[in-house]
Amino acid sequence: MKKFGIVFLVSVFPLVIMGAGIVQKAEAQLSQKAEEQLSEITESFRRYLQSVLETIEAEVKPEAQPSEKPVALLAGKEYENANWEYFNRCGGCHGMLRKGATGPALTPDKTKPIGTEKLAKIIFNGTEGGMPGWGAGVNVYTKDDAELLAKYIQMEPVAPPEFNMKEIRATWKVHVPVDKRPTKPMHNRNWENFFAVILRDAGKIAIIDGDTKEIVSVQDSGFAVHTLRYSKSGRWLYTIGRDAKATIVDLWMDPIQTVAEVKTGLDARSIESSKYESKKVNYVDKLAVVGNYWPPSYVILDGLTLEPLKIVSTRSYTYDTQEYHPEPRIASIVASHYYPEWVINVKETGHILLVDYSDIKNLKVSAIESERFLHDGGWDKSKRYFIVAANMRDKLVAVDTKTKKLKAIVETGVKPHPGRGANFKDPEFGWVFATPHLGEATVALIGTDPKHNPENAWKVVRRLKVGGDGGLFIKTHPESNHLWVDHTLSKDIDAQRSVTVYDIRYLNAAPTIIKLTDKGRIVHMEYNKEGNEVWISVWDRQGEIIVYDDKTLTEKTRIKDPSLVTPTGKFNVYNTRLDVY
Ligand code: DHE
Repeated sequence: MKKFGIVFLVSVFPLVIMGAGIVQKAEAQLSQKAEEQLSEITESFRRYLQSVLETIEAEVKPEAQPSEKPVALLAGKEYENANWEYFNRCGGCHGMLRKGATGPALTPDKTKPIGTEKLAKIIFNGTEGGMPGWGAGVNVYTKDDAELLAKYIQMEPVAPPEFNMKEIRATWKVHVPVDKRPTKPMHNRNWENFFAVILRDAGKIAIIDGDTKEIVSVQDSGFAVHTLRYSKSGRWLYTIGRDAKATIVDLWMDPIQTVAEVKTGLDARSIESSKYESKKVNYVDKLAVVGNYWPPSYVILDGLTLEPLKIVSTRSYTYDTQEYHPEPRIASIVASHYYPEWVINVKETGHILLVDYSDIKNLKVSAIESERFLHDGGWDKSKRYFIVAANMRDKLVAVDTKTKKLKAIVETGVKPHPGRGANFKDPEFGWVFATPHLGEATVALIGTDPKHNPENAWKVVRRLKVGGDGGLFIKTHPESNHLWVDHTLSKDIDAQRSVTVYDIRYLNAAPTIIKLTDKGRIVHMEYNKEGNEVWISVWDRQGEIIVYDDKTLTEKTRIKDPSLVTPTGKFNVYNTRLDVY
């Protein structure tokens, strides 16, 4: 079962650092700790693989299945390897059932007519549509590996197992009971300026003191943690692994500790807490929710212990063609500022769900029709409109969380990928929300102030040229005059290692392009609490955090440490808990 651990250490998007070859890769990098952490996931996947292998064996037995049955292209160990690779590298974009999302559908009716040779070339060389060349581009697959996957995707997809409440509860652990946790911060650090940093391939989170730049703590988490959130109080850090393991970390403890964990499924990307409070009710820190990719569902948890309380399936019909979809995955989730609700974006059906968490026994859900393949997004300046990318449709969708209605759908460019986006006042067009694009070297600014600036609202008011395509994240801060954009997935190696910075007072002027590193890729920017420093990750096996002075655009320091393995997202406590971006 080592194999499963191995592939989990490999990125979905290109990580040049890994060697070629499916079987040999990263073997040496799997620590004892990582092996232990994987044992739970491994068990459920062992069962899954068993069922898959039984299916395949039935298919390849010629005497049991006479001529009309197709002979399987792969079996046994080869199938197992290809299956893991698909799950870890391809499933995020193409779906576990291969029905397509960020990438096209890969069901046998589509792939068989293309054939093994051509498919292997596509996998090896990449596509114009944005898929990296897994061999020629990022050097993680040999030609044989590409051929293995080419065969795999011509076979009938087999659904992974379900993960019901019994399985979820079996993974639930409270390490520090609520009554044993402190009632005030036990250290003197300025914890509101902490940064939690995802150490993707290590399956850990680093907590770094934003004032002193010291690594205060490194906590075990799920594998390849995808995103982080804080409770509204800021004290609790919620993490969600790609393996659907959620953890909660108490930033007040000394030493800082992970106080509870649970695994809500087999594959997940999002987590959020309940944040609503009014004169009458207070839900702050009461509940949390995880958005699963598989099984397609969201799971409501106790906010302090992560006790699993309720699973809600998202299997449903697409909003437009009204076709049944067996795998509508949960993309981004945020907590509404207007009601006790979560905004839950369902990728494949195109529904934005406003889930009322005030009474989870009698759950009320408003399902808003929007656009398909919803992905990442953030609030507008007023925190009334949530703006989410339907990236395969080249659009941003705005939902009004006050009226609970769709507000607008705006075409912005090829595959918008805002992360949580960036809000600032354009000198000509007023308040705007900005997104970079995966598929073109532009940033689009859309007007977001229908009250004071109705003629510009929900339109692209400006398009900025960026130093590279493959943009993933963008960031500014209310105290800053700068707008930072990465080009992480550009095909150009210099662009991968640079950022583009605009002065938002002079958007007609050329931006500054800064080359930051000679290794890995640059990904994800985050401001400190004061808004005068920008923290940037060097995504590399031996990663670094570069701290820039935002005013002078000069480097202040580099945080280097052997523990900084593949740092990706960074989340400042103050800015994240209050949705400052
Ligand atoms: Fe992400 C956010 C899904 C690939 C780093 N990513 C998100 C969100 C979703 C998502 C749904 C929004 C969460 C939220 O706000 O609630 N990401 C996916 C994928 O499906 C995809 C395309 C492939 C996959 O299988 O994961 C994918 N993402 C990547 C990467 O390759 C990145 C660069 C590194 C990694 O972890 O694999 C990556 N995604 C991130 C980060 C965020 C994120 C750092 C949070 C950004 C923020 O500022 O909020």
